Amino acid sequence: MVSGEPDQVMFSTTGKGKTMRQTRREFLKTVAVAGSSAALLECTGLLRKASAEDLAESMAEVKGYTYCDGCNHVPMCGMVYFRRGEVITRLETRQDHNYPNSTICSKGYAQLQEQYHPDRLRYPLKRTNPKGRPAKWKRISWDEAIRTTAKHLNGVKAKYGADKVCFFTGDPKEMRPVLQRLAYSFGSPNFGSESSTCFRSVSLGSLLLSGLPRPGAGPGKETRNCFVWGVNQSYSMATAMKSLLRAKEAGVRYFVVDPRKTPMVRTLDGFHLPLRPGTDGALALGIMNVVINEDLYDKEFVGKWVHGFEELKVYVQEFPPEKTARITGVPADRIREAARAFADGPTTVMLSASPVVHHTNGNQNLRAVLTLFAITGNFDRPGGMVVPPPAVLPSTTDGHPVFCRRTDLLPKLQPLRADRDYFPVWAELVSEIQMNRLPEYVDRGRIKAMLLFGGNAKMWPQPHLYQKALLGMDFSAAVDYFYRPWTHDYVDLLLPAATCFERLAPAAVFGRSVYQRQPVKPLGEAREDWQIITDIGTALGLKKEFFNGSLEAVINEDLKPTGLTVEQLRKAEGSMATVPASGAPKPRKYELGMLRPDKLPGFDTPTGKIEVYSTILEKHGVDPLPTYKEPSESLLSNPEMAKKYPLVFMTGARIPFYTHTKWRDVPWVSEFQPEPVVNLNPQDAKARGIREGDTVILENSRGHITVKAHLTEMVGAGMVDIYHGWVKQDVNTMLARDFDPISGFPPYKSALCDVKKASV
Ligand SMILES: Nc1nc2c(c(=O)[nH]1)N[C@H]1C(S)=C(S)[C@@H](COP(=O)(O)OP(=O)(O)OC[C@H]3O[C@@H](n4cnc5c(=O)[nH]c(N)nc54)[C@H](O)[C@@H]3O)O[C@H]1N2
Ligand SMILES: Nc1nc2c(c(=O)[nH]1)N[C@H]1C(S)=C(S)[C@@H](COP(=O)(O)OP(=O)(O)OC[C@H]3O[C@@H](n4cnc5c(=O)[nH]c(N)nc54)[C@H](O)[C@@H]3O)O[C@H]1N2
Ligand SMILES: [Mo]
Repeated sequence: MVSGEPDQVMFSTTGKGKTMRQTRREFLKTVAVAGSSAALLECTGLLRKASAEDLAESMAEVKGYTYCDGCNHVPMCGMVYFRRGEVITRLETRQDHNYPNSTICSKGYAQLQEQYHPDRLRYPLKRTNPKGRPAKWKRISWDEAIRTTAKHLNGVKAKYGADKVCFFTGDPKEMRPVLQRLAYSFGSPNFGSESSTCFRSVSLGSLLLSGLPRPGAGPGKETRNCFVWGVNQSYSMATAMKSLLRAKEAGVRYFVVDPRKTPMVRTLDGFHLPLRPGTDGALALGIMNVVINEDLYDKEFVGKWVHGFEELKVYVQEFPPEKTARITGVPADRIREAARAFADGPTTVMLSASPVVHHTNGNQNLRAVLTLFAITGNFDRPGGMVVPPPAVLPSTTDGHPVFCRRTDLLPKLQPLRADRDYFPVWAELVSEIQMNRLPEYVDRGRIKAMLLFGGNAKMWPQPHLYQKALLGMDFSAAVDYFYRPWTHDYVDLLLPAATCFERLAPAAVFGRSVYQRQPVKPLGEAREDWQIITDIGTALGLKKEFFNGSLEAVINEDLKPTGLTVEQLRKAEGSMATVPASGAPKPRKYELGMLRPDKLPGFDTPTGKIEVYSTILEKHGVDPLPTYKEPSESLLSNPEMAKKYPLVFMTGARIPFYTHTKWRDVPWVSEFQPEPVVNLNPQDAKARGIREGDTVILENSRGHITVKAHLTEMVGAGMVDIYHGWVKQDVNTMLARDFDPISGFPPYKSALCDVKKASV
């Protein structure tokens, strides 16, 4: 299933980009390496059926279970696989998983082409030439790889201190708990991840406001209105769409806050609030202006549970609908209509994982959005933003399942954090460090060595600075499925990770149900991330923490709060077990003392209330109210620059076929969009003489790239929309390292640019 925009799919298939195609011979070679004479078969359609049947006849098909990591482990869609010997031949959706009655997406079905891709890393590699040049690799043993890594990390620890080692994961998430355990038990607080650009700013904003790390929820039984605020699940989490459509049939009204007319507007019949990127704060304040002035807020809730409402009430007067319309581009009557939804029953919000916070003003914008739902009494109200009941695995205060992270060791290590003076609000509330100033940390001697699990130097604006940072380290090792030159040309060792079909850890937990994978034998010597970390920990001398290298023992430690073990899950039907809840879910947990560690009623904030006026921000000298400032590069804040670059440069809105830098070399998905495409509103294209499929130059004050144009009404006038993660045409070379002072997030979605037809 491809949940893409139909015209985009049509365009892409006419593109002339170079796509890797695996020949039949290469494919057979891969299968042979995988250790099976038979199989491969239906999964790629690259073999003729007759030969597949001949080959497979001798081996029975066996069923097994895993969950997908095509989107780097969220949403963890359940999969049934069928294997012959150790080779997986086909996939189906697992129905008794997190999204029942759904189906895996295009990437999910293409997983086997990634799994058996001829370029998959199979052996540990050590470079034989200097870093910073195209790598020359030499195969080494695992024993040497682990010993070398441990020697260098312990060397840095002895010479400079344990905190000089940084433990990093890119978007892949499954290895985080155990890597965090390694960092803290080694003595370094400097564990960080891609969350420095992703969901963590949303959870930071929410922690500041309410002490709750995970705001928002999909519509429930009692929900009347649901705001879809800067999220496009039809592309970014297609498996969730069915339940949203069901809720629509049950009468839920959707409001879609998005600069683009996405399928969330079209399929959910959403009331569209098409704002200029980076103006969410102004829009939320404009809606609150109407809500407060028309008495649509929840007086009782505000009186009892909100700190700073009077200040807010004064401040929102600066945002009457007409003025808000001029800032945001959303017509004033739409702002009023959205506000009046709050008069009509429980309202919830599905909040962006990242676009709202991908701006220099992102965290304040986010807090303004959440404030709207707080003052209207929708926090933990049935049908509103329901706080989920305690999960099987308890959470840390910033919202991660505890697993085996050893966050108990962190308070002592806090003063050694590399980010402490750069991003003090983040450093106070978020356990992982803010990674975006890695080049500065290296320049200042705060980081000397690094382990990267699925790291990508092109994740950040000005990627060359992150490559230089890697180059400047005494030692670095990366673990990945593939050799990615733009990152791995800057590291010393490259180690092969086992995929989601080949690994056991970690268990997936949804509500009260725990799922364990049933792995097949990895390709070559690929090893699962948890095992690699366990091995490194043991070699570093942390034998007790890492159970002398026993992966199962580490997983059992992780599973402890569930009362389950690897062995029990292995024996359970479908490797799944459900842990009964101790009682029925309860609404308004703040009244019952269920949201604070001291069990007193209220919220887990310094005042015990929803802090519309944040005492933590005040302490750090930041605006305590969710005030609105223009993005630092915008049509209104840089009118001079806007004359030359009048289009808003919105990068990285998700498309169904790719995950960041992944999937470009997997034919089944890359055929949909073989080369980078900039989406333009037909009106903007016409003004520039650009037609469908033209080669165009996208430029701004920091650089330019050459891409193909696609004209679509999905994109509002005055902006461009282009996906990131292309190696050559990398939008991140055109973005600024101008970070949000609260969260440290970069402005991926509100720079300025222009587009012109390339002369041919
Ligand atoms: N311009 C722009 N830039 C952006 C964004 C944007 O919207 N616009 N979005 C930002 C966001 S929200 C995010 S999350 C980041 C993306 O974060 P990135 O870390 O850039 O994500 P990927 O490129 O998908 O993955 C990085 C690497 O992980 C490897 N990998 C995948 N799974 C595993 C695994 O299980 N184990 C190991 N060892 N390796 C694995 C992949 O092969 C890949 O090389 O990008 C950020 N950058
Ligand atoms: N297929 C696929 N799925 C993915 C990923 C992937 O790379 N590919 N990445 C995963 C990751 S790491 C993440 S973080 C999530 C992100 O997934 P989502 O949270 O859905 O984010 P996006 O798709 O980037 O953007 C959602 C919508 O926000 C709009 N938008 C852009 N700027 C603004 C703004 O300033 N304000 C508002 N209100 N809206 C804005 C865009 O037009 C877009 O339609 O997706 C995850 N799922
Ligand atoms: Mo993300």
